[in-house]
Amino acid sequence: MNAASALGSLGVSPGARVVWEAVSSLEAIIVALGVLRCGAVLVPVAERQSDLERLTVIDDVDPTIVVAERRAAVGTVTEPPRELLARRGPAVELDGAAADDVALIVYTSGTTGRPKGAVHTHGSIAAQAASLTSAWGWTAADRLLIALPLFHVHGLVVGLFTGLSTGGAVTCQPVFDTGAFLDAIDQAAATMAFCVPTMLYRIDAHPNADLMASLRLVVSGSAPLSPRTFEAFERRGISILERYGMTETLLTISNPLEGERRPGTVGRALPGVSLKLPPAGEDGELLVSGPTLFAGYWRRPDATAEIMTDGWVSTGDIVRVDGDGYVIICGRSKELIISGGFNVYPSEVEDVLRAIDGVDDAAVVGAPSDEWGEVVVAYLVTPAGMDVDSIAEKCAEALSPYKRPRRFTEVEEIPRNSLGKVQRHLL
Ligand code: MCA
Ligand code: AMP
Repeated sequence: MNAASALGSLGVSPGARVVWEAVSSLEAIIVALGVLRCGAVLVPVAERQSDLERLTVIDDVDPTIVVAERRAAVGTVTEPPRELLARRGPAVELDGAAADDVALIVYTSGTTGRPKGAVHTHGSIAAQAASLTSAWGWTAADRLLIALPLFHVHGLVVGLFTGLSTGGAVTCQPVFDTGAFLDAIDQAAATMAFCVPTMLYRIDAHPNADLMASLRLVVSGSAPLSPRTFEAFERRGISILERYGMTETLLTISNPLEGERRPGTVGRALPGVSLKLPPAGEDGELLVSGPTLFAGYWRRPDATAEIMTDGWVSTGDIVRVDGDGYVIICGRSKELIISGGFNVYPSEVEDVLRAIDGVDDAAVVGAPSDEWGEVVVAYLVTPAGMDVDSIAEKCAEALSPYKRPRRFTEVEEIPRNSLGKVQRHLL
């Protein structure tokens, strides 16, 4: 029995949501593809999320079943089964699924309120596969290596789904271990690797970093790549291709495959994407439109309307364009910390901190870090004294490890403006 039929026999019908614990094992990936194949909706959650975070997703999405894996992932390297490799051709061929059918809901915390599910259709996923295979010359001969988590679109859609759609191989390592990643380049005969900047920073410091030079393409994204890391790889003969995206839009901007890859920029629009950019020499918010955009937030038309108007998504990223049309991400209008490529919304962490007994007020900010880009640090008003261990324990119960503050500082008050909004730049 194939995975789609097995899911059907468990009552999973087209449109039903399947909460899937995103594990980088062959078995888990077969289940995920089975969900898509039978017309159901894949909703990834991760073991690294807190129970509270996963329960919030389950509560919101109302699944028919939850598929979870409690044992350690088998081996360090998995490959798609032969049947998948044989399914060459565009990703759209998912046994009759219509482009508008919902395929995937990925939860994102957002700047306010409870986490929201970004809904992607078979059409938006297929459009992403089409734009990336065309822009990056990705073919069935390619063998992609990733150690990205599969509960975000970077690992799942950009890496796994697009890779399988080409008919090429995808090697998914369950955790990122720098040495094991470098070893896998040879073991898996990899031709491409997708990383977040923290991984490239660690690779650069590894004695075997030159093994990356055998790859035809090394792509960085999810957070700004420091020009210093870009240049360190250039010296090894590796020109990292930096690209830009967002859960709600998938990838929309990329440096070129042929031509100059510019450090500090994310390149130009991918095929099929339209951008609204500020006039030359000015900074302004980036708006994007195109076939890879999401269909809205799950059962949250209010939240959808806040970010999407007439087919344009307001990214909350502030950009500038250089003389040759390369886009530079120069800031964010949304309150967001990006740590190791993971998004942390300050309000979510502050809500947890303020609910702790003895914490009268709290604010979190991102402190610069060479390795992580930013790390989360907290400022607390604790008139009776700060019990760091107990506060850290409460954070651990409610928040994924990457959202937990690394440092706590006691302050007399949190600076706020006249509207009561935290003035983070003063902290
Ligand atoms: C792990 N820790 C973190 C992070 N990751 N802390 C802050 N920020 C993080 N990102 C915690 C661990 O739980 C641990 O905590 C401590 O830091 C050290 O762990 P370590 O073993 O060194 O870290 P790691 O497990 O090796 O993780 C580093 C990582 C990981 C591999 C870079 O952060 C990662 O997989 N990042 C990828 C994120 C990603 O895929 N984002 C895509 C979303 P303790 O000491 O307490 O145990 S963005 C997206 O999808 C858009 C479309 C896009 O553009 O791509
Ligand atoms: P997410 O909501 O997890 O999909 O994260 C999307 C955000 O990641 C974007 O809005 C950007 O702020 C950020 N991002 C993604 N790629 C890059 C990049 N190459 N450079 C800077 N920021 C990026």
